Amino acid sequence: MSDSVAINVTGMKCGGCENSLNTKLSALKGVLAVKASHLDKRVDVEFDSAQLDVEDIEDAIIEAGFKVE
Ligand SMILES: [Cu+2]
Repeated sequence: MSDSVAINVTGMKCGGCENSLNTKLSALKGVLAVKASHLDKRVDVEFDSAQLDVEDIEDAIIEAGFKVE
C-alpha cells in the first residue's frame, strides 16, 4: 500500500545534497518517489508501507550523513 511522509532533515546545503539524498532513498526497495529540498529542510517520500517503514527511511537519511529532526 502506498503511503507518504514528510521528514524534516537538516544538513542539506545545496542541490548536490538534495541529489545525493534523492539517489540514496530512491535506491531503497519500496520507495516510489523522493523529493528532497534543502530550502525547506524537508524530504517528501512516497513509499510502499508493505516493504519498508518510516524508520527505515530515517535510518537511510542518517546513513547518508544528514540529520532527522
Ligand atoms: Cu550540498
